[in-house]
Amino acid sequence: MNDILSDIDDKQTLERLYKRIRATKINVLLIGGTGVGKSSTINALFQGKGLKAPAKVGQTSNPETMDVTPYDLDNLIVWDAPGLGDTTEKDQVHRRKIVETLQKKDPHGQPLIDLIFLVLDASSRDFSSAYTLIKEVVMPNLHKDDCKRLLIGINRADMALGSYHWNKEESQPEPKLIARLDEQVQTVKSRIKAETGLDVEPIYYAAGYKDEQEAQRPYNLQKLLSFILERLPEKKRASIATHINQDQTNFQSNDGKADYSKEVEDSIFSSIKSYFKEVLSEVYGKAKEFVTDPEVIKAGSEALTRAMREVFKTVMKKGK
Ligand SMILES: Nc1nc2c(ncn2[C@@H]2O[C@H](COP(=O)(O)OP(=O)(O)OP(=O)(O)O)[C@@H](O)[C@H]2O)c(=O)[nH]1
Ligand SMILES: [Mg+2]
Repeated sequence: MNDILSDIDDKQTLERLYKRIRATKINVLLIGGTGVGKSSTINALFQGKGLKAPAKVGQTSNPETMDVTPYDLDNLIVWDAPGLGDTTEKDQVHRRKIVETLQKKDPHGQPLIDLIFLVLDASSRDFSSAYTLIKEVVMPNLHKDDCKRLLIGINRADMALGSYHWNKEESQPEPKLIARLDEQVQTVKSRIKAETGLDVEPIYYAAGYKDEQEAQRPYNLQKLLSFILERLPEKKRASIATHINQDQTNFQSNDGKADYSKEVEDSIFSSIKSYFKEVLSEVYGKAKEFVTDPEVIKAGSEALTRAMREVFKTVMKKGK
């Protein structure tokens, strides 16, 4: 018995676990107007190993995303919807394509899309097309208890006051800009509540940009990551961890209202725990019932903690 329990970090058990984490698929649907920064957001947050689609989300040979294109970053699949708001006819086609994607089912008959990420542009004066999109396209295809699957991000936080009151060096908004952004969050929240009855918690952030002349580091990206994880089923969080962008500078500047990197780590750790539970109950399920010796139990739980830390380290470093 002692052998069985102290063998928790046995190679085979760990292999089984990694395999399971890698096999878990996450599907994210990105929606929002043209040029709000949908592709930039995903590229700032994630990086893919073994990309099967164009190198980066949104960088197709045609600069405008015309279809709901799945970008397969191994087990994270980002469905990049075309930006709405060009012409009415085009919008009708786009809406239909978004509905089709929302209605897709996974092999277990569950909705394929785990997270619907609506991106808004903080420099925009009017979000009414986004409210319509939620009301007419998203809501009718969402179960009542599924509203957690909708995340609303207000991007380009640096531009909400036309680039004023933004500290470029620190990549931080100054008080006047914070006030404006907080006000936007409240407006979006109450409009959505009024129009759809949904309680949402919008988040403002900046995906940042880089071109030949200039670069702007992202803002609130770690917070955004913690919001995303919170909205994913527990089992799926460990899988997303293997795709987190390794460029740490992307995650450094946040609003400081919470320790978001700890939130992210805790969330991933608890996800790994649930994989362990599953694998161990399969491997040792029967044997465990006979364990009563406190020494053996202690040895087992220490081995388990060690193994979980090992998996955590590996997962955070881009998987195995
Ligand atoms: N100032 C600023 N610009 C940004 C930010 N995020 C993205 N951008 C810029 O906004 C422009 C549009 O970004 P994309 O990521 O291509 O937007 P999109 O929503 O994918 O666009 P479509 O796919 O064409 O609908 C690019 O020039 C980005 O560099 C940001 O946080 N701040
Ligand atoms: Mg795009």
